[in-house]
Formats: sequence, C-alpha cells, structure tokens
Amino acid sequence: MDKKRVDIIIDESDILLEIKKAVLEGEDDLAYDLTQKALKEEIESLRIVNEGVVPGIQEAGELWKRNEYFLPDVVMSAEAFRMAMEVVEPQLSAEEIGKAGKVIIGTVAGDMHNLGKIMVKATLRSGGFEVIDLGEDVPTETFISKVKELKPDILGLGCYMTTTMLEMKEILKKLQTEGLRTNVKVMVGGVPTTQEFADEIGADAWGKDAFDAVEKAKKVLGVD
Ligand code: B12
Repeated sequence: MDKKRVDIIIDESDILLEIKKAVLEGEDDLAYDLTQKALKEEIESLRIVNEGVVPGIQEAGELWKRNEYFLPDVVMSAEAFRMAMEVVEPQLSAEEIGKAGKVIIGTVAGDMHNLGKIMVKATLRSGGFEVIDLGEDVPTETFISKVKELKPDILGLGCYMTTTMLEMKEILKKLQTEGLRTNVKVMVGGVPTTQEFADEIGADAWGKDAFDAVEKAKKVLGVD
C-alpha cells in the first residue's frame, strides 16, 4: 500500500475516533464540528454514525453501568450524540422520501429515551420512507389517534426500559379493539425488546438496530 493511501486511512480513523471521544466526553460543540469536518473530508455518513457517534454513546452507557459515569455525564454524551446526528441526518436522506411507505414512530409512555429512535428515523428516511416522529413519552391514545388520522403503513414503537415494555402490548391491544390492527403493520425496537417479545405481543416485526429496522420495514410491506 502506498504512503498516501495509508495517510488517508489514518486520517479517517483518527477523526472517527475523535468523534467517538467527543460524544463520550459530552463535548457537544466539538462533536458537531468534527462531524461537519468528517463530512467535508468525504467520509461516508453511515461510517461516521457507526464508527464514531454510536460507539461514543455505547461507551458512555458502559461507564454508567460500571458506576464510572453518572447521570449528568450521560446527559451530556446524549446531547453530543444528538448534535452529531443533526449534522449527519440530512446526508442520510434518500432522494425520494415517501416512496417506500409512511411510518409513524414514537417512544412509548413513561420513556424519555430517544437516541435510538433518532437513528431509526434517519435510516428509515435514507431507505425512502416518510417518517413522522411523535416524540417521546407518547400516550397510547396519541398513537391510536395518529394512526387513525395519518393512516401510516407502519407504526414504529421504541421502548428502552424494561419498565415501559408493557406499554407496547397495550398499544397493540388498543389497535385491535379500535379495529385498526389490520390497517397498519407494527414494528417494535429498543434495548430490552427481542424477537420473542415482539412475537409474544403480536407485533409484525422487530428491529435489532437501525439498519435492521429498514430491512424489516421493507420486508413487512413487501417493497425492495
Ligand atoms: C443515553 C441514556 C440515557 C439518556 C437518554 C438521552 C436521550 N435523549 O435519549 C438519559 C441520561 C437522559 C437517560 C435517562 C434515564 N435512563 Co437511560 N440510558 C441511556 C443509555 C446509556 C444509552 C441508550 C442509548 O441511547 N443508546 C444508543 C442508541 C443508538 O441505541 P438503542 O437505544 O439501543 O437503539 C438502537 C436499537 O435498540 C434500535 N432501536 C431503537 N429504537 C427503535 C425503534 C424501532 C421501531 C426499531 C425497529 C428499532 C429501534 O435501533 C437503534 C439504533 O441502532 C442506556 C444504556 C443502554 N445500554 O442502552 C441507558 C438505560 C436505557 N437507561 C436506563 C435508566 C434506568 C434511565 C433512567 C430511569 C435513569 C434515572 N435514574 O433517571 C432515566 C429514564 C428517564 C425516563 N423516564 O425515560 C436503564 C434502563 C434499565 C431498565 N429498566 O431497563 C439503561 C438500560 C441503563 C442501565 N443499564 O441501567 N438515559
């Protein structure tokens, strides 16, 4: 391999490492600037997300688990994650948004986590879906009324704590009793969820991560 090529590779992994560090250390402005720099240097947006932004928040989570990070540290990392994603998200958008279908997405009641949902939203858009984000801590009634009003192809539910998992079951039950269940596919995801859990509550699909979410969304709708 010639020297020039090696320099490029070293530069790319350096900046991705710097992004990871900025997210981990909750340096939101730095995370924003570095992400912009990475894009300017033509590093692929998906690499920036997968090798910089996501590992940063994952490591913050690990440190929290080991009691080396406290809640305020994770809050700062989350903000840096959000800022970096803000830069990269428009780059992920597909040319023809809405072609693949319409998705309503939201985090279930009692749960304020949204970073995973932000990623899923970005990758679904990059996969050609129109995505309407209802936000976090969304009451069951809001999911139901929005399904009635906006008639999405897919309802995406995110849940990030074991304590809020049962909200998903409630939403599915309510869709059934309101006669809406056959009109919409339901896709669930988030840390405590599994394929078994999705099957148990009668969801149509489970997404392991943001990329799997796009694949599963296309699969349940039968689009490529
Ligand atoms: C960042 C974080 C926070 C941030 C959230 C900031 C934000 N804006 O979201 C802050 C600091 C605010 C926070 C608060 C709390 N948190 Co918190 N948090 C985390 C942490 C470290 C990372 C979560 C994250 O964002 N991961 C990064 C994203 C990119 O990954 P992801 O969420 O897994 O998403 C991926 C997939 O799951 C999937 N996916 C996600 N959503 C969807 C949706 C669909 C439809 C599909 C198909 C797929 C999909 O794709 C995503 C991308 O690949 C986790 C630890 C962990 N290991 O998850 C704890 C964690 C989730 N939190 C936890 C707790 C307890 C709390 C608090 C209660 C703490 C407290 N004492 O106040 C509060 C909750 C407040 C509330 N009511 O919601 C616990 C939950 C434990 C449990 N009961 O299950 C965890 C597991 C930490 C732990 N080990 O104890 N938290």
